Amino acid sequence: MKQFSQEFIFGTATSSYQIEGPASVDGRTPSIWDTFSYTPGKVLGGDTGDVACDHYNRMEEDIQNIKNLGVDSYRFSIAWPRIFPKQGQYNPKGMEFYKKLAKRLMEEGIKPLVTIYHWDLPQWADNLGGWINRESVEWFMEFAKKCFEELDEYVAQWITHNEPWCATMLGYHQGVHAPGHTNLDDAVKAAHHILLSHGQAVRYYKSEFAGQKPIGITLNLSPVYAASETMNDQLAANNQDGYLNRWFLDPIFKAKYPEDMMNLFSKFVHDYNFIQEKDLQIISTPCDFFGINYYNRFLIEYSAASELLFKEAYSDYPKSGMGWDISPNEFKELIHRLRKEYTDLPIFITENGAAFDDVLEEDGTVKDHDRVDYVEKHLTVVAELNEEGMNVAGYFLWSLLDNFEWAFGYEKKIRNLFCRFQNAKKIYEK
Ligand code: IFM
Repeated sequence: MKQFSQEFIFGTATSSYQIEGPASVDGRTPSIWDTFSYTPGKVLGGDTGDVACDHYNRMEEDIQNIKNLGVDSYRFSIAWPRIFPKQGQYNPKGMEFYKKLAKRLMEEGIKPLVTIYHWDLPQWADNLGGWINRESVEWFMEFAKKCFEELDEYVAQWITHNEPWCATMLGYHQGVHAPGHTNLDDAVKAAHHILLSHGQAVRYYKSEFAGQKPIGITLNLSPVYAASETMNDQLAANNQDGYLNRWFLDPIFKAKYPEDMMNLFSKFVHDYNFIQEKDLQIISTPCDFFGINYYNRFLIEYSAASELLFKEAYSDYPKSGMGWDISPNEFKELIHRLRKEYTDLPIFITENGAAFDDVLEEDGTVKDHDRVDYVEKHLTVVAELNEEGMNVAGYFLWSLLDNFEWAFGYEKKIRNLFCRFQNAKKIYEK
C-alpha cells in the first residue's frame, strides 16, 4: 500500500461559473461566459451556466456531499461579477455567499482553498478591453483585495489565477473560450496582464496580510514529446512546449519570457512594449506553493501550415472521454522537470481527473472502472514522487460535480463520483 503523510491534503475542486447557476440573482451581472454561451455556435448544444449544478441554491447539500467524501480540503472560485457587478461597485450580497460557504466548510473541518479568478471576467470589464487593457490589473486588484479583506479569516490557502494559458490562449488566440478572440497579439497581452495581476496580488497579500495563509498560482501543464527524431518534429515539440508551458513558467520562476518564443510570436505580436520595466520582477514575486493541473501529455509533429509550426500527432495511447492521452508516467516526468528547471516550492496537484461516458453494468449501475483506474494511476505517481522526496503536498480531484465543461457544455462527464473516489482513496490511506 502506498503511504501518504498525515499532512498530505486530499481535496476536490470546482469553479464558480461551472457549478453555481443563478446567474442574475443578488446583484450578479453577466460575465464573458454568459455572453459567450449565449452566442450561437460557441458552446455545444447551446448549453449555458444559467442553472449548472444550482450550487448557489444547494450549497448546504453540496457541503454535506464534500463532508461525506472525507476529503481534507475543497477548492472553489469566486465569481467576479457577483462581487463587482459594475466597475468600482462592490456588492456585499455577492460576498455573503462565499463567506457562508467558507465558514460552513471550516465548521465541518474542511479547508477552503480559494481561487480568485477562474475565467468569469465581468462583461463590463470586457467592454473596456478585458485582459488586453492594462487597467485590468487594477480592476483585478480591487477584486482581489476585497476577497482578501472579507474572506481571509476563513480561507486556508489562496490561488490568484487558474490556468492563465486557457484564459488567454483558448480565449484570445484560439477563440474557443470566452471572449472568443482569434489573434496571438491579444492573447500575449492578456497573458502578460493576468500574470502581472497575479504578481501584484501576491505582493499586496504578503505585505498586508504578512504571515497569513499560503498563496500561489495554478498553471495547466502538459509534457510535450516529439513524434519523431527529425529536426522538424523536435522543433515543433519545442514550440508547443514554449506556447503551453514555458510562456507561463519562465516569467513566474525566471522573471523572463522565453526568447525563442518571443521570436516565433513576433510574426503576430507587433511589439512587446506592453512589457514595462519592473513587470517581470513583479510577476516573479515568490509564492508559497505552486499549483499544477495535470490531465495529459502531448505528442507533437511539425506542420508548415500552422501558425506556430506544430500540430498534434497521432498517438496510440488510451484516451479519456475528452480524447486526451492517459499518461501517468509522463506526469511523473513533468514533476521531475519542474523540480530540475523551475522550483523547490511545495507542489499541489490542484486538478486531476478524467471524463468518461457512463457504462451501464447488467444490474443497471455504473461502476466507473475507467475513472477509478485513472485516479489510482495518478495517485500512485504522486505517492511515488513523494517517496523520491519531490514534495507534492496535495491532490485535488476534478471535479466535485458533473459540471458545465466550457465549450463542451454538459456533454462531457468529467466528474468525481463520490463513492468511487472514496474507494480509490482507501487504497492510499494516510
Ligand atoms: O473543467 C476544466 C476546469 O475548469 C479547468 N481545468 C480543466 C478542467 C477540465 O477540462
